[in-house]
Amino acid sequence: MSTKDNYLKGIGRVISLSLAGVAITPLVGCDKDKSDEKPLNILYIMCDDHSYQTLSAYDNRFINTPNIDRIASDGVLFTNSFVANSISGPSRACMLTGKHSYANGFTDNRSSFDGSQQTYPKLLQANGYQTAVIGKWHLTSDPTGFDHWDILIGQGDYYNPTFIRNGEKVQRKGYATNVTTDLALDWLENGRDENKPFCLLLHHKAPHRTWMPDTCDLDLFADTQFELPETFYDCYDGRAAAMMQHMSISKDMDLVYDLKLADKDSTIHSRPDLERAGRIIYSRMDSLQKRAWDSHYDRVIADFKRKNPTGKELDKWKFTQYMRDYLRVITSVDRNIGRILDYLESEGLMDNTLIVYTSDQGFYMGEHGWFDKRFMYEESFRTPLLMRLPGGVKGEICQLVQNIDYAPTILDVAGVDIPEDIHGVSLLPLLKGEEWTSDRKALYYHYYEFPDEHAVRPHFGVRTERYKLIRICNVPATEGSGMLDGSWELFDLQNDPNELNNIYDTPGTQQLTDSLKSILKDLQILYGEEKFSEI
Ligand code: SGN
Ligand code: CA
Repeated sequence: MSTKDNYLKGIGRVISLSLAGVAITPLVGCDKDKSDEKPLNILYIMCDDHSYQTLSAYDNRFINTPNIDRIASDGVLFTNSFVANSISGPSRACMLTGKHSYANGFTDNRSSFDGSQQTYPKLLQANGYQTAVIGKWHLTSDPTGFDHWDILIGQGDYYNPTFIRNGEKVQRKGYATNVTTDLALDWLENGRDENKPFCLLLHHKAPHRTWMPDTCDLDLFADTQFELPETFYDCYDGRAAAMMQHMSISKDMDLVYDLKLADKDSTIHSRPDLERAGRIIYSRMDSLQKRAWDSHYDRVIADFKRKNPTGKELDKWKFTQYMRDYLRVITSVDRNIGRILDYLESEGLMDNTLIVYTSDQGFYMGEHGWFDKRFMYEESFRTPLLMRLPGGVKGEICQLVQNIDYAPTILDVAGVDIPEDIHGVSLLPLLKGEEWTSDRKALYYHYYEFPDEHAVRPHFGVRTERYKLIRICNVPATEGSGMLDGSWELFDLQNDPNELNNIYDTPGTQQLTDSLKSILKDLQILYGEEKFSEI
């Protein structure tokens, strides 16, 4: 049974939680005045594009991630965790502010974050925390609310990346996941003010496109074969926006850029701009890195030339190569998270630190034939979420949670008042095994970016435990992306977990549709987004 089936079976079921160790210790931060103890530290680890399908606490078909799993085995795994807008900058803005994209102003990756607005790091800072962000930032404007920041420029590079450290550019030798971890460990060891609780945001670039592995991981999975997902050859019947995207492994994944076939004699050609870009990212490596890289990929290139796959054979070859590289990159992420957890253990910080692991969104591992994200379909709407609260419960949490909940949760854990204008809800009661008083019945989603790479149409929608209603917005045609009138999609996730069968406007669904539209409208009003309504 696939993980998706497991998720959907989990919907609505009450999952029992066991107390970790003895009775739950009261959170010292909740009653700061009466306690001499410091509030809990916060370690927030986020990857970029990490799919739950490739995190073994969720799904062990492809890879073991023992270190990331440690967070859940000592804490909780959220089995219904979602984002508000499945793309990097917007997700990060939702997480920092606890508000949906329209309210925080960062609706797509072309936006610039208004750093003067309220964020949880600022509120923590004002309440005595020392705050830092290290790694991918991707919000264009400089970070605010941090005592220390050391961020990658834009998307960042896998090899020898340039960072901006508190305003100064610094190029660093090495592989991004290792370098980012080194910086975090260095800050924990030498940059921390031991008199204050800390909040460290550790943001990896990995496993973002183009999934470049560390040289020590190149030979992993080299012989592993993967079954094509059952929806790989989805023909998108009844889902016009899905038909129009440009994120198909078969059609859009580039041989030189994405799949590293930059051969030395230049006989393999792909989309000219991507072919050029593929050679540029290779040129960032130093001679030792190139030697290790070539010793692996030269063999792959030779094998590709020998086989010269076409048609479905080529699709399978691309999918396999994609999976291998992506999993190698995850291996490095997992190893580096192990280094961080080991450090916390050795410093006795496990007992007073909330650890969060998540991704800026989910990702397609070939489902619907795709890579990338953006759509409100499950693989990219969902995101991994693991939390370990000292003295908290262990187990699975099945309530519908969203990345707007992170800010209020972290504030709550720190004993800081949650401002009323925050859209999200604190998950702390769930982490403590207490009753969650939230009356949330559904999640709101809105993706805005268009026209842009991958040609995904703007859409918004609502998801309940069982159903999903999506409104595809009515936007003009652009070059490479034909006309599409506004349309609706309705899925019964219980009977159709792969979202292949759009039942909007089919007999017997009118009442359901009306009620979902009414929930959608209410959520748009609640989150102040009525003017976008096309309901
Ligand atoms: C880059 C990628 C896209 C990806 C966006 C957004 N192209 O533009 O494939 O969808 O980032 O990703 S690349 O050629 O530059 O790799 S996000 O996660 O940062 O939002
Ligand atoms: Ca991302």
